[in-house]
Amino acid sequence: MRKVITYGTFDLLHYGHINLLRRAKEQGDYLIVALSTDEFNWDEKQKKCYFSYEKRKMLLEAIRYVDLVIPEESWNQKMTDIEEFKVDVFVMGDDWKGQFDFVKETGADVVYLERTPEISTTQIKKDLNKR
Ligand code: C2G
Repeated sequence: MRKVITYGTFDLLHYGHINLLRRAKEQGDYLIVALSTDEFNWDEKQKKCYFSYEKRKMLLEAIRYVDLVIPEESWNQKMTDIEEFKVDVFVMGDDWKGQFDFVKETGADVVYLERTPEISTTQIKKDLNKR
């Protein structure tokens, strides 16, 4: 079984996220999503999520491409996650291109997938504020 992992906040789930998850799953046959906790988002990304971790987790678990959701609590857990879950492919959107190449040291492939243009959680919030 070829296992894939990807990381993110996935707040206000939208079609850009789904495009990423679908293509991530295409890289193997089992997809793990490491979902940023509320604390990690606030402390490390200065992101205040609209949906709590539990609600974002429930939404992700309802997606056909997603096989397992685990918490992302630190920037430094990627290497241990890959070892622990015996991951073969690490996937991120290409806004992160080059940022996680060190993960190759685990022997996992590193794949950056093109972001879906025009859509982002930030854009959704901005557009809604204009109404
Ligand atoms: N994404 C995408 N297209 C968009 C928006 C997002 O492909 N229009 C991808 C991002 O590139 C990322 C994933 O969807 O791979 C999740 O995006 P975010 O929730 O914004 O995640 P981010 O804040 O980038 O967190 O340790 C890594 C971080 O947790 C990544």
